[in-house]
Amino acid sequence: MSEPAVKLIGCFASPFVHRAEVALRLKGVPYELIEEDLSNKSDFLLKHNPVHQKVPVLLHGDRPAICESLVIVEYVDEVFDGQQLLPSEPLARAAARFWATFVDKQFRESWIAMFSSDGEAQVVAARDVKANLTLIEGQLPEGKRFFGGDSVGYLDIVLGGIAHWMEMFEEIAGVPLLAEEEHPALCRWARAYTADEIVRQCLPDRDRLLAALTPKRDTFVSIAKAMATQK
Ligand SMILES: N[C@@H](CCC(=O)N[C@@H](CS)C(=O)NCC(=O)O)C(=O)O
Repeated sequence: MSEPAVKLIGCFASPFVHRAEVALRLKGVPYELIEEDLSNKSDFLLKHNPVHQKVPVLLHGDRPAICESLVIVEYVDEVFDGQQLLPSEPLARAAARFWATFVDKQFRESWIAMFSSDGEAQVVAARDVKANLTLIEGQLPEGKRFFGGDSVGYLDIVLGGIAHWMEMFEEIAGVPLLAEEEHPALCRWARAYTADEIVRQCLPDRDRLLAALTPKRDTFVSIAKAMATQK
């Protein structure tokens, strides 16, 4: 019997879609990428992710859609053969999930605060981002290239945004965050991650990414200002 087709609803420039793509590629699963225009969401997306209306969404044959990048990566790891993404040992597995939540909550909040502010508020927020980067760096296993050990694993995939997207946000906001002097191991890891043969296949082009992300700075700043005046 042939394998059910795998489709991924995604879009250009999303570090969350990147997670799903890397997981599928590391497992050697062929998939069709269906590009969504997020400024004009399709009925197809709304039907498959009515709760959050976001990408990525994974469709595996005629099974119910799987939403949320971390859930997709875990599903792909459990359902498909090939390289294991999450650690097999329960404590290491729990730690990987803990840090993934940290990245999507605490780290992301500090990063949004930095990207949506300027002046003194931005200096303070950038300090928080760097403190969070230090905590993340502390999770790199001694003498290993990746958070997953000798090869790209779950936490590496989760952190893909830091490896490739971060420098674009630094450039747009004019704030250096990930620097060799402060985080040498994390910089080494970012180079190893983005140089990985499989990962490279689904990293968006730098110039196109920069062009896509640049207008987001004004949007973030105006949303933050509007929220501040509502308080
Ligand atoms: N927590 C979600 C976040 C996904 C997300 O924010 N996706 C963005 C693209 S980068 C999106 O679809 N945005 C559309 C919207 O916010 O309306 C995940 O991990 O999948």
